Amino acid sequence: MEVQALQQYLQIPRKVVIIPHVKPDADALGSCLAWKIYLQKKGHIATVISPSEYPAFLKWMPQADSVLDLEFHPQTLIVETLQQAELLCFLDFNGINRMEQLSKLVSALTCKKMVADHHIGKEDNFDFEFWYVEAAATCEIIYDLIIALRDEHLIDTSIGECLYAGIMTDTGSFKYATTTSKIHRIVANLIEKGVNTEKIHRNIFDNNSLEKLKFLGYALHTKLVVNVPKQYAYFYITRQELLDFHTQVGDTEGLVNYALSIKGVSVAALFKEDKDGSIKISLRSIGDINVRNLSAKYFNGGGHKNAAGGKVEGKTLDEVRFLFENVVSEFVNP
Ligand SMILES: [Mn+2]
Repeated sequence: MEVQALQQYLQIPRKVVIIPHVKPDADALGSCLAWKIYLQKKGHIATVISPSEYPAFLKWMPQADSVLDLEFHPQTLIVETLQQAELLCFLDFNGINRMEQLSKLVSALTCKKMVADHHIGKEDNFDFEFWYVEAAATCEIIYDLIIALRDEHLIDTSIGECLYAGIMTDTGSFKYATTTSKIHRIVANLIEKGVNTEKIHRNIFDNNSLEKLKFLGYALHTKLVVNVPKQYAYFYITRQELLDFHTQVGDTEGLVNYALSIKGVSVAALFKEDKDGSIKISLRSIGDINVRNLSAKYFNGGGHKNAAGGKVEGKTLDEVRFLFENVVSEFVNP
């Protein structure tokens, strides 16, 4: 890892703003908070600004309550913090125009910029780039970065908990093919630094609201389409259903994995109507089936080979799911 330039830049105290992707997950928020805590230990002033709200099951993360969220904090405070920043760090995504409302506030800034990310298809150039598509998680990259900066001794329980959460969730609890022996070594090291893995697993996965479970039951019973001969399964969820079940941010997270867990299914999807009427798509696959390419071709999206997302405007939920039904075989049997 090439860190000299960054190391040089961080030799004097800097004002740093760290930004996760929209609707941050455990890897996005965990990498931001770990990097923030590390920079603070080095004498910098670091602030995490999120383009949107993060899910309630991440509120336990060290310093999560310090995150400025564009949906809920005064825009004047966020603009002021951004204008004072000397370094902007983009974590777990790689395109400056992918931050919804925050993109407008950031694109005019001329300060130094850094990226740390593992998603395919980097869209911008940055002064400091830590972009590794083979990494299992951005938290793995932040771990490697701190090691490369020769500061392993600064990784404490707080930083370790944030990094562990991102690695655990982005590897599907250590089951995806990205779970290398190196990942297990990193995690072993984090455990030795005091990370309580059982507590983190319970905080993230055993923290369901009754509404979320009832919604899951409804979705499994009524909103799941399965076609085993064509190897696909998907959920389709309307805005009204999300409102009727009082779902919270993050409550549909993981739903797509139930579709993928069905015997004989190799591609799974979740189609969901968003606030603005657009259709959000989550895709999962196993083996060589490339849902990143599927999403890029039909759903304006991207991501990884086996986990991708997309968004379609100007089409109905039914139009989008029927499109999926018609084109999915291109990718199942290319
Ligand atoms: Mn990630």
